[in-house]
Amino acid sequence: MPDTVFTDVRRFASIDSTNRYLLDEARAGAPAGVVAVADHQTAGRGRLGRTWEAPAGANLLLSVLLRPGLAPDQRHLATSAVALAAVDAVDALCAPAGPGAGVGVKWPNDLVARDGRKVAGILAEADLASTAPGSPDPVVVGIGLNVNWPASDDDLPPELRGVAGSLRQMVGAEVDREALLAALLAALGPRVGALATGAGRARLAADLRARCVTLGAPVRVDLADGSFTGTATDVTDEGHLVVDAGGVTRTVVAGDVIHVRPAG
Ligand code: BT5
Repeated sequence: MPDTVFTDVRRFASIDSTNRYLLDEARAGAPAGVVAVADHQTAGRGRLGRTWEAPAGANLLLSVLLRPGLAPDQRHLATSAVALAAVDAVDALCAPAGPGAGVGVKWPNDLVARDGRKVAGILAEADLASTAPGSPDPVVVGIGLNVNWPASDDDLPPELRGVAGSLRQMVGAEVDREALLAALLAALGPRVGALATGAGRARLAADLRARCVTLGAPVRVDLADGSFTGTATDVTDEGHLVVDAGGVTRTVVAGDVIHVRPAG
């Protein structure tokens, strides 16, 4: 797969949701690699009906259309590929601000600052029913990355105070959104290309482990049919989280998770 396929970038001043837009485009047969970028979303969505907040013009709000041809139990790696591309972009732009400026991956779908605040959320949505015969399943992966908002906790609604953070807070200065977008699009090519081979997927999983702040931490895992606590010990090559729950090893699939929270 060529390294740079993300050149069809469609920009919106305002849209309901870039994920919704690309899912509709996928149904209409759009090819892999289309990118939708919005200055503002009126109905930005998170997982399980949750909403994504961002004022106009401050943050990165984008989705990419992939057709990765992954087996069902590997699909979470598409989310991981986009997460790692965002990590690469943040490394490239924010590293000069010092080692504290890096972000970690909180399994399954968040990027967090050193202080644990969420600086990005990722939402993968697939529409398997719409797949045309012979064409790989579309997966739309959207990311909301807090670039310049919030500037401080005062900017946040009460429920996000102490929870949400931004790159601007991490580096102590405004971050160039366009430069970050360019770095993210450049990183997406190799990261998504890696999904196509076993060796590439193993490399993605290894990079994910290296940046995953959930590993080694006590966690409480909320599933639709109950909760359990334990210590996160590994991420499998398919991107699933392995948790040692009191001597019993449980493998958690991203799609089944309502929340993974710090335990205790
Ligand atoms: C996510 O869901 O974190 C996935 C968010 C994906 C947003 C992108 S923006 C571009 C694309 N188009 C869309 O319509 N969506 C994608 P989840 O893990 O369910 O987390 C949602 C929760 O994060 C909310 O319930 C809030 O508690 C919190 N939250 C909302 N906005 C936030 C923000 N800007 N920063 C940090 N946390 C936020």
